[in-house]
Amino acid sequence: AKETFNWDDYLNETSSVAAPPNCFRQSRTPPRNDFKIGMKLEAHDPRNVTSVCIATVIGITGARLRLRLDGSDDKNDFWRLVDSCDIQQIGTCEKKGDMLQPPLGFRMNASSWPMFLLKTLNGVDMAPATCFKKEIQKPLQNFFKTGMKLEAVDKKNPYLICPATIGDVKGDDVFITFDGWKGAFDYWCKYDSRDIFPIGWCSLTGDSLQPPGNSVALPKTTSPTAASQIKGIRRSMQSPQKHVQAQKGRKPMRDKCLEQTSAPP
Ligand code: MLY
Repeated sequence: AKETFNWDDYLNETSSVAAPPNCFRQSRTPPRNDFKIGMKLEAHDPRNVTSVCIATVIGITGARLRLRLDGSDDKNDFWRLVDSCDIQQIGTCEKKGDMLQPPLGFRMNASSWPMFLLKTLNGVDMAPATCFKKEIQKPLQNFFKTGMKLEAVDKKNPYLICPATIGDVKGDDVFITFDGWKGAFDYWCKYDSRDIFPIGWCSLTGDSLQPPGNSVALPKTTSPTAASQIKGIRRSMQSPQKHVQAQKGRKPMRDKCLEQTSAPP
């Protein structure tokens, strides 16, 4: 099966190990995604985390939701797991005695916010309590080790989840490096980040795991023999070119996200 990425083969070929599931703040079994496109909920504004806003589910991918804040533009969509503590049922904010806020970059005049909110909430499809799953506790400490493999969200293209490697560990922080991308997309995050997953996550949620990139970042110490071995491994895997061709004539990923209305089994 050269056509699809396979973790077992890849771990063998790269003689590497997977980060064990207990490293992650993720349920062993991914939570079921019961949301439907168009449902509304309360979400913390990612650009202004102290304010809680109304958001609409505009896409469903695996155990994640693509969200857009009502009154905001379409350039600031964000993705959250169904068990994220950043999202809650409509009414939660009021129950706590707080007020719903306009999103950062509210398209209208601030004075029109109360009326906008009233209209926004009138007769809408509110996501029921059962959709919101409980976020699991974070691991007691950072168990990650350099070299471990995982699946991670590409923060520059947050709809994508890709094969990655722990590049470094410092206290509670881990450096996420994307296999075959020469460092362009790498980032530091906390060990309990909700954007990193144990291998096999995507196949459980029905997300499509991206194949590793094409570029081989050769460590300085790599001998010429090792270098050609690594290149051989690359050739034996699906080449991104082929992948791009396969994607041609198909709808761009953005639309695909919008279309997918339910998580495959
Ligand atoms: N077309 C974009 C997508 C890159 C995605 C990289 N991820 C998977 C690490 C680009 O080439 O910039």
